[in-house]
Parts: sequence; C-alpha cells; structure tokens
Amino acid sequence: MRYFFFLLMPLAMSAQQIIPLHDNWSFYQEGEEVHYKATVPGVVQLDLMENGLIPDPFLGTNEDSIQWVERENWLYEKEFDLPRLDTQKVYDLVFEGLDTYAEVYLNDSLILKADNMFCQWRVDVRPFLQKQKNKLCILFRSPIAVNKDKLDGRPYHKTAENEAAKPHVSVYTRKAPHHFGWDWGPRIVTAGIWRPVYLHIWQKAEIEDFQIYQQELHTDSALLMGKAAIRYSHDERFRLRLLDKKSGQILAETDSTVLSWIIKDPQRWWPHNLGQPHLYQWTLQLLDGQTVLDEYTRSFGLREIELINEPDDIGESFYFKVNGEPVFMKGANYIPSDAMLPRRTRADIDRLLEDARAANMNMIRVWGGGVYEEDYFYEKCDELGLMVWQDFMFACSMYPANEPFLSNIKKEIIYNVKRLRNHPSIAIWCGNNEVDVAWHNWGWQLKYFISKKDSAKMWEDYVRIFHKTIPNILAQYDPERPYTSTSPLSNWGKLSNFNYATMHFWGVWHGRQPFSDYNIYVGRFMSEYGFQSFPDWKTIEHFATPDQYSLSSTVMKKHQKSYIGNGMIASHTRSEFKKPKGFQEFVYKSQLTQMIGIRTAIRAHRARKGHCMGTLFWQLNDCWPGPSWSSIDYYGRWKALHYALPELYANIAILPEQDFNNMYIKIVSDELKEKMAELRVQAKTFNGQLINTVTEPISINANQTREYLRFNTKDFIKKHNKKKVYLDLQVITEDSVLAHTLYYLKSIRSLKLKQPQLNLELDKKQKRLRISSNTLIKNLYLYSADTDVHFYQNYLDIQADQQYEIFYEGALTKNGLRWLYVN
Ligand code: BMA
Repeated sequence: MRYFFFLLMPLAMSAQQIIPLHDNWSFYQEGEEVHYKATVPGVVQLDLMENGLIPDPFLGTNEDSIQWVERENWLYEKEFDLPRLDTQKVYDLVFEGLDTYAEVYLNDSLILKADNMFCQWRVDVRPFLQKQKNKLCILFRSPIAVNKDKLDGRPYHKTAENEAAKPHVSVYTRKAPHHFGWDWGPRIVTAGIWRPVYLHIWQKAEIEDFQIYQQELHTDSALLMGKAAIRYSHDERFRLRLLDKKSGQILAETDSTVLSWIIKDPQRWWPHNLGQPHLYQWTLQLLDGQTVLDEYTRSFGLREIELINEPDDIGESFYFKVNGEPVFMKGANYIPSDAMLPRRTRADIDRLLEDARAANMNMIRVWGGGVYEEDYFYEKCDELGLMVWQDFMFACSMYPANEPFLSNIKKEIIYNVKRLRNHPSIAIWCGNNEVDVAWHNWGWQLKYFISKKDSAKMWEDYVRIFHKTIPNILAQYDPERPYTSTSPLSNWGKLSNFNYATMHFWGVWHGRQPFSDYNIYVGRFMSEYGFQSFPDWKTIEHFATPDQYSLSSTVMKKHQKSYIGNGMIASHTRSEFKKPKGFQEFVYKSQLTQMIGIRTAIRAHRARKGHCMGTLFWQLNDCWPGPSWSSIDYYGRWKALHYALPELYANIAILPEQDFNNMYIKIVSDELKEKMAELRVQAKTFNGQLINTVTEPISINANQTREYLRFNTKDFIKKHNKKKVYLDLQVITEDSVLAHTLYYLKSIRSLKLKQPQLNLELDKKQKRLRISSNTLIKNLYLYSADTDVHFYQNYLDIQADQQYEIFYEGALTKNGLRWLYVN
C-alpha cells in the first residue's frame, strides 16, 4: 500500500475576503527625503529603473553602476482604508514573500521582522488596524550590512565562490544564492515585496491546509483520505464536505477533520510522453450550518513515484519508476527566469514550460541556487505532465547550522514542503546543489586555509542540515516522496564513479575535455552537463551596440560570467567549423557547436539506457541576456540546441554510431509497448542522388535501447567520398514517421558542401515558408531582420531531394527575411 500526499490551496472562498494591497506604494532610500512610485510585487532595482534613477543593468556594462543599491536600506510605504472593521473577524496581513530582511510597521507598530525570502509571513493585525488611513511601512535592510559583522572568525562564507563581490554573505542569508552573482548571471542583490501581499479577512474558521493521502491505487478504484487543518478564531467546530468540482457530486462529509472517499476507475497522472497527465479537481468546503465559511479547490493527480537508488552489480542505481514503470528522464536544469523575478508574468511561465514540453522533455530540475517557484509554475507542470526535480535552495557553498539559522531553515523547508507537496509533478526533493561534491573534491580546505577543527564543524553542520533536519521534516510532512541529500552523489573525477547514482559531468567545459568524451563518461543519472553558446542575434543587438560585436569587447566580456567562457566557446567552435566571417556568423556557429556537443551527450546517455536512466542538461533558460549554457535565451528565443531537442528527446529516436568503417544503428524507445516499424537507411549525395537504400522490418523493443542494424559504410556508400555523402535514416510505419535523422560520416568542417541555390517562397497568410535547394544546405538558420519571428523549425539541414514547409509566428516580410548556413 502506498500513500501520497496533496495539499489544497485556496482558490475560491466564501465568507472570506481577500483584499490585495498592491496599489499606491511609494519607496525611498533611508536617509533621503524624496519618495518615488513603487510597483508591488517588485524589487527596489526595478522601481529605481522605472523612476529613471538607475540604468537597465541588463544593457551594456550597466550592471556595475547599480551595485551601490545593495548596500542601502530601502523603505516602502502605503496607506489604505477599510470599508468596515468588524471586531468578530480575523484580519491576517499576508506577505507571500519579503526579500529579505524586512521590518514591517502598521500604524507605527512593529508587527513583523522577516529574515527569509522563501517564507510566507502572516500576522493577525486586527488590534493595529483602523478604518481609515492605515499606514503600512516596510524597512528593507541591506543584506550586506545585516550580515557583514557575522563574518569574523567564521569559515563558511569563504566557500561562496560564486559571489561576485565581497563581503560574501550569501551563506548566512536565506535569499536566492544567485542574486549575489553566478557563472551565468549578474549580481543584483534585490530587496522588496517580491510576492503578493494582501489582507485575508475571515470569521470563525478557515481551512489552513488539506493533505490528501492516496491510500490505495488500483485499476478499478482508488481509496483516498484527507486530513484538514482548521484554524478557529473562537473555539467552535464545523462540518467539512468534499465535492468533485466538475460534477458537484459530494464525495465525503464529516464532523471531524478526516475524510475518506473512493474514486471508481481512477485515471492516473502520467508524464506527458507516456500518457495523459490526468488531474482531478476536488473542493473542500468548511460549513457552518448551510453557510460556506471557507472553500479550497485544487487539481491533483493520482500516481505512484518511486526512486530506485540502491547498490547493484556495478555500483549504485538511480532511476524513477512512475506508476510501476521505469522511466528515463529527459530534460534540463531550470534557473530563475529573471534576475529580477517579480516582473515575470504567468504568460512567461507558460511559454517556457510549454517550450520544455515541446522539446519532448519530461523532467526539469528546479536548481538549488534559485528560488522555490510560485504555485502557478508547478500547477502548469502538473497540467503539462512535466515532472519536477525540486532542489532545496542551497548551492555550491557550505552553510552554518547554528540554532537561529537552523530554525530559520526549518521554517522555510516546512512552509515550502507543505505548499508544494500536493503537486503530482514533483517527483523528488533534493537537499542541495553540489555542496557535498564540492566539499570533498574542490580543495576548499587547502585553498581557504580552513583548519581541521573548522572543517570538522562545517561537515557536521552539513550532516545536520541535509542528512538529519531535512529528511526528518520530510518524514513528517511528505514521507512518500523520494529524497536525495544532494546532486550529484558521485564526482566526475574518476571513470569508475560513473557507476554510482547521480552525476554532474563537467569534464567537458570545466575540465576542457573534447565533446567525444561525452561518449565515454556516461553515469547512471546525468543531472548536469552542459556547454555554452551565445544567445540569439536579436538578443545581442538588444544589450550591445555594434561597436561591441566582438568577443573581446567590454560588453561581451561583462556578459560572460564563466571564468573560461568566451575562450571555451571560441575554441570548440573553431574545432567544429571553419573560421566564421564576422561576429554574427560566430554567434550562429557557437549555437551549432553547443548543439553538437549536447547532441553527442544525449545520444550517448540514451544509447546506454538501463545503465543510465536520466539526462538533464545544464541549462534550460537564462535570467538575463548573455552567453550561457541555456537552450532558450532570456527573451525566450530558441537556440539551435532547443530546435534539435524534439528529435533528440523523442520517445523513439535513432542513435547512429560510427567506428571507423562500421556503422551501428541503435534505436531507443521510451514507449511502454513494443512497436512494429521499418528502419530505412539511405545514402545520398549532397545533390540528392540516391546511392543506396536498406529497408528492414523491425519490432522496436519497449522501454529499451538496442542495435537494429550494422553495416560497413564504405560498402554502403559504394566508393563515394565520405565528405560528399550523408545518411538519411528513418523509422517508419505505414502512416507515420516515428523517427528521422540525418547522419554525416565526416565532421562538418571537412564536408565538401557546395554553394546552394536556395528557393524561398513566403506565404504570409498561412505564415509559412516553402524551401527547396539544388544541393544540401547545412543548418539553414532563418531569421527576421526587422521583426521578432519565431520559426517552429530552424537550423535544419535542407536536402536537395525534398521540399520543406516551415511555419512561423510573428510578422515576417520578404525584405526582412534573412538566413545563414554553413555551406
Ligand atoms: C553547475 C551548476 C551551477 C553552474 C554550472 C556551470 O554545477 O550547478 O552551479 O552554473 O555548473 O558552471
């Protein structure tokens, strides 16, 4: 019997009132007179920008000129009236998030001191309220100032290597670690009311929490139990009723706080690539006679998730079973999608997560150097059937566990676990990002002269937080969801380590190894690996002026945050391609280079399915415009890598491997059923002349990778020059193409490509481009010079014997249409 837990959040309420407090805020710098208009939710850097007091830190080298903001204290003020004040009611002032050290005054009384941006703060303010001219004032203290005195004699902050300025205070501050600087983002130490603030007015009782236990899940029925936590303003008891939201059918009713009910023929929640992410919508009502005092509605899914992380013949497995089936995880690491997050909209979240799904990802990892995302983010993942690997917010540095700090951490973990545990999409909790691996392998102890005694204490604190406190909290609040103390569990230094659990493989990039090493270093679950590229050209045009279009310009260097960044991109691009003509061509080739690297890795990981059961590249997205490991840039523009992912991450994919003159055609299937199909391999010249064809009927094994065909390439291409031909590989059924890829027998830079005659026909009505060519065009990149256009396919190889139709979004004109290709 398995138990699963869900939490219902308020959606619609009766006899309850929410008064948002987002209007008419002003802010000012402590010690200054002038007040300016503020936007709430928001952060002070956005408000300063809005008021023209600082430049946009995302442009040029402006980041430097806004650094003073973090050292100041900021005050936010607002007045509000209430339609009436009712002594019978509770008036909770709720802050969904305060960033970070905030003192809140209501009508001059200090009602709250906040010190953790990841927590919700709720204060009953009835005694402080008046009907008119309530004055709310919040003082945000500089996290630098608050913490700088804590550094003396303490060793922890020495390890905070990602912080872009001193003093290093991030490890003493419960605030998004990347705010202090990271190797893909700016240092913007924000402050402000970063999430919604409102008055929650209620009477008699309210539903504080509703946890659902999936007691039994069979094909014909599911047995569920729910436990409600009710807050009473007076000592009274009420009835609870649970409804199916759609049909209105009453599922259960009780005088206690525990309900149980049965669902006949339950539909399971599946990751989208294996089935429907079915969601039930249930509403819990709190009743006082016939009056509904409070109502919670929430969607949730019935599913089983198990983590198999145990010793095996070669080392230690690490894979997930979803609804009993081993599932290979395909995806990427997610970072906060804006360095100043509150300005991000729901539409932005929709687009990014839909883009992840469009790339055939089934998992994203919410990485531990950012934030616990807002509810909407996970609701969207639930809906899309996108599984979430959820880190707790600790990354790449050692954290103290002294009493006040640990209790702050506990509060944060409990709050976020209760808030998020309902989501079927969340597959696993993970203690931190790379803290364990760093402590044991990055040489901090020697580098920072950390004494034996301090080292022992630091590790003791690590154990206290990640091996004791967090798992203890989870045992109480979310016992059935898997927990792993850190990612990775194994370090990439030694090849034998790749037999053990999770792996962040940074040999390519930090270790300066070639892409081909992705084929050798395949771990059991690759939770990170990656390669950088420059963002879309339009994005570059936005943050840099033409005089800065070079790798060595001040702006291009400022936006590159990795210590080896631009050089590493340049050297790999040079080894894949001929010398680019100009910076724009370099940017284009940098993206193709990244795509080639990550394609090598993904294919290698999927080829060894079974040994390896997950591949999450670093990183999905950006928090500002600049070169980085992302597949989608800050403005949501897809890089060449993201365009390649739908094929690479498809449930059925062809994995060609070449070893001298031997060609091995493997096919990976993530499908749960065997499939009958035909494998067709053709050799063609660049002009489209067919040299050879092989067609093999195959039955594709379910949930497995296997070799289906092997041949000698020399024989197959009948003495043609390898530099002048390519393979066209397809897996087809009578009515569909299950998988398709083109394979080149030589590196791109050595191919004898010819100058093409490209035919482009634009149909603005259909938003469609028709493309054909007299010779193969390698990686045709289409863009619009004057408007923002998203092509649904791009960087395609155009075969001479095919016609292509590419659809797009946006306003494309014939004059604005531009392209680049490798030829
Ligand atoms: C990984 C991440 C990040 C970092 C990336 C690139 O280890 O966890 O800390 O941005 O490497 O260096």
